[in-house]
Amino acid sequence: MRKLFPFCVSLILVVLAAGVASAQSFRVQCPTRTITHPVAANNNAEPAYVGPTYTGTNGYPAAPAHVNGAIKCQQISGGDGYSTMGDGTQTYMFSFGPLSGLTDIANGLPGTEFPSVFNTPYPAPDPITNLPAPLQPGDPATTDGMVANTWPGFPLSTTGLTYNGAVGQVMDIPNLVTIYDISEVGTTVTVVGNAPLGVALGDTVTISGQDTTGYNGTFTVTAVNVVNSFFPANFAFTYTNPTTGLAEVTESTTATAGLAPRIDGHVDARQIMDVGIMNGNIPAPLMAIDEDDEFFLTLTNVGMIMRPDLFEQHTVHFHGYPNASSFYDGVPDASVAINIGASFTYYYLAPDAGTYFWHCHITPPEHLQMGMVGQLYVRPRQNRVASGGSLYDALALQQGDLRTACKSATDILCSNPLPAGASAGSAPRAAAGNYAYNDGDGSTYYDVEYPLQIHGFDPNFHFVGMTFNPEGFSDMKDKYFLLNGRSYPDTVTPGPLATQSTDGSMHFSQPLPSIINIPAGERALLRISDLDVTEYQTLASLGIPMQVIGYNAKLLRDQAGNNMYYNTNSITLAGGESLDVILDSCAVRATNGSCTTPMATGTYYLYTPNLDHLSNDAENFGGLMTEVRVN
Ligand SMILES: [Cu+2]
Repeated sequence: MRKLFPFCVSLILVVLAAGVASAQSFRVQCPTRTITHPVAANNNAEPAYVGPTYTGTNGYPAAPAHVNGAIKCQQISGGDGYSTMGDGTQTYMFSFGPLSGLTDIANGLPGTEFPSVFNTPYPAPDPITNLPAPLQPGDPATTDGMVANTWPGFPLSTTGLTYNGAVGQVMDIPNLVTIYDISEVGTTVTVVGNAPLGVALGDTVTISGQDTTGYNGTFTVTAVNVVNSFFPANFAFTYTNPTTGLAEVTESTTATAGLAPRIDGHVDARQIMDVGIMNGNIPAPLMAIDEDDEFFLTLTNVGMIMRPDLFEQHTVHFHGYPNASSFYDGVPDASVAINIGASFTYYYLAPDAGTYFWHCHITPPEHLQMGMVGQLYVRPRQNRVASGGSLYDALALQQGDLRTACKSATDILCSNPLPAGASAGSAPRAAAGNYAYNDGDGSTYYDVEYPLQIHGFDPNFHFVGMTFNPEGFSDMKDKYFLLNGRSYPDTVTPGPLATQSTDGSMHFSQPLPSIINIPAGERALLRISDLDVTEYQTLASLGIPMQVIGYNAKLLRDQAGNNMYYNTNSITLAGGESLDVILDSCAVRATNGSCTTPMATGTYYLYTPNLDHLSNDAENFGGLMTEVRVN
């Protein structure tokens, strides 16, 4: 016994270790319906706002009074990658990359998708094998490059790959249970399995092995968790069978209930690694949601293949964001952090429109400097007002919603009370274009919008970060000054920038140009955020006034409803700040808002007047600058 005992202990340890290891896995979650979005078919578009989601005061009733917003999903990798600086230097990064919305990201758009797009395997699975065709390492750049064969010209083609679903999404294996008892009352059949089948409402279930009794067939589940006299409720479900009078069968030796292969968040780890490894982006994948949405964001930690000595966790922190729960805040000390080989789905509501940003919160000075910074914005309800409808009335309607009421007398934090001096029925919603905030007066209108993230890279820090050397935090000094991860003149290179990585394949490393194109006479909204780690950054506009309308995701409006917007020719931000600027390319506007005299067409500039930042490391030109093209 004495000799056997240690053996047993080590055996137990081995079993435990295996259990822990297998507990880590890649999964995505993108439910097609939730408590507040109960009808799956309605969750792939944004409905107009007509009233509060819940009118009661005691928690969540069974059904919302009004369904607002939709469901959005996105998947990102946390890992490493390379980018190309303005002087051609390839720079190693700790970074996030896209694992959904690949095509949209490559085209400079948010990778945030409705469930109908996200929950799509690549491509449609083979009808016989149910196996999807594989994505290639480096995708979407690999497939785009192969199809278009345009390397290395610019702009790079992004036409080869058109997939926007979640990478790795595959049909889960069919599930099957033997049936303990099957019975019918009227046309309702109750199935009690010998184990839970794992069905959900609306799933298609196939009953087999009941030939002599008439139960066989394929049906749609009408209820789950059915209380029964045999087993726990989750072992049982019901469906409707038009054939009545079927006799109860108990303890059949042949009967089974099965689910067909289906999309349920199961992912193929190989696809995740093929696409996620070395596929980091700067800035990190763009996210955009609409007010009232539920947002499911899966972070998949693919590890940093260039730093096998590290076991870095990553998180997602929505900076300055009104979180659904602190559990999803991404600050590792107070929340959770994601290990290598694991994925985690963050859940956010979208209560307040505005320009935010996000970053990893593991050793922030290090992971931010190394590139784990991204952009995020929330579009206001006001965009969903029908053309010609009163924006004032729309904002007045929101005052009857406990979640969005802004009563200055009792709530000093609300920043968008009804506009002062305006009256009911005023401010018709424009036929095209959008709004940055729920302003109620149309003053945050824009025709085109551009997210601009200010950042900086210290090449020395990135070099020692790649080469297993200790990093000198207090010596950190940026020498590349970046707008959307690029410095001038790369800022005005159209399409994605690509970098060849150490795996030999090209990757779209910096997908977002920062060319500000404005049709003459129209307005551009610049959603500017700064996540520079080392210093303040100033951005000046040459020739077009900057009208600042929002700061840190709040409309600039006082408690009495007066707009506190101001015109300036430069803004200065610290890391961790954001603001909204409107560039109006109209020289003279009529009182009805139409442009009578557009500005001269041509190229204007956004640039930093900190002249030492107009450089790319040793090059005495470049840096924090881009072009505004009025055309
Ligand atoms: Cu990180």
